[in-house]
Amino acid sequence: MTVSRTFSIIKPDATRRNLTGAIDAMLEEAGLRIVAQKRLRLTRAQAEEFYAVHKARPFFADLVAFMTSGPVVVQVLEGEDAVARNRAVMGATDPAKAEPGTIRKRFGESIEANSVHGSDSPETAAAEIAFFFTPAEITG
Ligand code: 3AN
Repeated sequence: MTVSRTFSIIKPDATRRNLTGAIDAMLEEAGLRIVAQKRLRLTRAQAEEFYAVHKARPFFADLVAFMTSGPVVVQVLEGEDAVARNRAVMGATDPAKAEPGTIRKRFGESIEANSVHGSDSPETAAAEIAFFFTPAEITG
């Protein structure tokens, strides 16, 4: 059994609709433990740095505007194969293509306002966790 960690964001479309608890419950039911969580408003600089990998994409400016449009909840999730487990419960990027029973199928509004972010590899997870949390803020 390999317990690992991943990083998650509950996005502004979801906090606006008061869905933090509903999404947390789906994460927990999927076997993930929320070992750190805080609500904050991303600055433009933070959003641009966090999504730097998408800088050249046509949707970059919109994505930054959306991610700074309201509060987000940043989280560290722990569980067996946490990255893959979280990606499975999140569902496909486009909510219209997401599997039934996933967070994005249930709550996503569009490919941009798709309710949650989740790291796509253990390496990305480590970098994204360190971007928002100090080790002392994470309690397993
Ligand atoms: P995922 O979040 O499923 O890993 P990525 O990493 O390809 O997807 O995209 C990062 C974020 O950029 C997505 N969560 C979504 O909000 C936004 N995004 C991706 N593709 C598009 C697109 N074609 N149009 C608008 N926003 C997009």
